Amino acid sequence: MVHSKLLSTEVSHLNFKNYTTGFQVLEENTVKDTTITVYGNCGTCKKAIEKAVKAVDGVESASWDKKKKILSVQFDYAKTSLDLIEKAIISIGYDTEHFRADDAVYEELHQCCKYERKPH
Ligand SMILES: [Cu+2]
Repeated sequence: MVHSKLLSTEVSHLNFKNYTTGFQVLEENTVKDTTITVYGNCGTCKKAIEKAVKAVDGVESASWDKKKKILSVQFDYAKTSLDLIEKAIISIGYDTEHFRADDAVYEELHQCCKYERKPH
């Protein structure tokens, strides 16, 4: 199950695996690298965003660039999806490229973390 929006931006990794028979079998790895925009301000935001993303089962790595507002994430699409990852991010108050956090959750962020939101 692959999110159709991801197909153009994701890189598919193909691995060769050696079996004892000596044949090389082409096996598709289900780990994908992708980037999405996540809004936030500071180092506290970075820690919170990365922690929330890494807590999603199937995520292998996550790194948020506070200047560019870009999250680089590596995840196993057999176990999770970009939708689930973005929902984990909005659940702690940060808007993403495709989803918007609840206003009440956003309001609970530290003052320094209240990033400028896109208009509704
Ligand atoms: Cu912050």
